[in-house]
Amino acid sequence: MSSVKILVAGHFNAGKTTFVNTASEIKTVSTEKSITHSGERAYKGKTTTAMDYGEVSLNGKKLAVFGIPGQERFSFMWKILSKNTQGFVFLLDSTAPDMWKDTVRQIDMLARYAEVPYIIAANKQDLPNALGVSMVRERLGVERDVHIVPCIAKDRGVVTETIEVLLSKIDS
Ligand SMILES: Nc1nc2c(ncn2[C@@H]2O[C@H](COP(=O)(O)OP(=O)(O)OP(=O)(O)O)[C@@H](O)[C@H]2O)c(=O)[nH]1
Ligand SMILES: [Mg+2]
Repeated sequence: MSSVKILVAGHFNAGKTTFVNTASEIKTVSTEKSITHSGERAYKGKTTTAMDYGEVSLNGKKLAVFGIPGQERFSFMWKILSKNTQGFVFLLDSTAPDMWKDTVRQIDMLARYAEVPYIIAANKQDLPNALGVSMVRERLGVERDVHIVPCIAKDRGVVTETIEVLLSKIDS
């Protein structure tokens, strides 16, 4: 079975760890630690400090699914984790447009580390205040050929579909 490495990126609190956990068929590797930064603690108790790791078999391929830490202070890990990556999923919290600039910045940086296909996943679409894909596209101002998919990182079916979209770009 051929193996593929993909990286799940995106701003703080976008849903990267949730995405990797939902996708994975094995018990995931997690590096979440208690948050000390007061601004971030308002969102949740723990944050990824180095990486997430999971594995899933899909379409006859064995996928190694890595998640990055979202904050720039952990960005020394971004280059390391990008090595040999064959595609990126960049997550956005669709209810938090003020945070999207951090994902856009990651797209610029990580694309330089690995020039490979990527998609943007507009996450948390189950929440009532989530902005839809067309609004996300408008606000981000990305090129028309950038693929943006709706996502719910807590939903296994949706996560699988999201990875399949990326795989089809990797294969084409
Ligand atoms: N409603 C809803 N909540 C979600 C979804 N995905 C993630 N969350 C929640 O959003 C919060 C952040 O999720 P994480 O998976 O920790 O996000 P992260 O991007 O790994 O965060 P950092 O590692 O700290 O950058 C958690 O409370 C999750 O339960 C989703 O699709 N829908
Ligand atoms: Mg995380």
